[in-house]
Amino acid sequence: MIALPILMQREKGGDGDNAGRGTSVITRTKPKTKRPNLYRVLLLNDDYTPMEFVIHILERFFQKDREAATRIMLHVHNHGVGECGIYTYEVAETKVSQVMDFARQHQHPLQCVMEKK
Ligand code: TYC
Repeated sequence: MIALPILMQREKGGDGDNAGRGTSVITRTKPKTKRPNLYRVLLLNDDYTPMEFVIHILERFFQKDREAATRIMLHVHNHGVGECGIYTYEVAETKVSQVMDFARQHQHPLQCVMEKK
């Protein structure tokens, strides 16, 4: 682990590197490994978007194979909502935009949303 300088602190006296110059660097010794906030990306069911289109979305934007994509699509169809994947904020936001843009281009009412885990 590398000790990172976290602030410059006023200091008087001493005979070290900072002697007489009134500043010193204090360092962090604890590992600073914050976990990122994670977000679920969800697909919502509707009565009009073709099943095949939803499967294609899951393959194209969520890297699912045909079997996983079909299972998720049917889950959404039967339960109203289902999880496509879990990502950091910016990646989740990008997935939602890609799906919404693609659905709109093809004039399907498919809805995709994200929620904090
Ligand atoms: N309910 C749609 C149909 O019967 C299929 C569908 C599945 C639509 C999942 C949206 O997120 C969805 N054609």
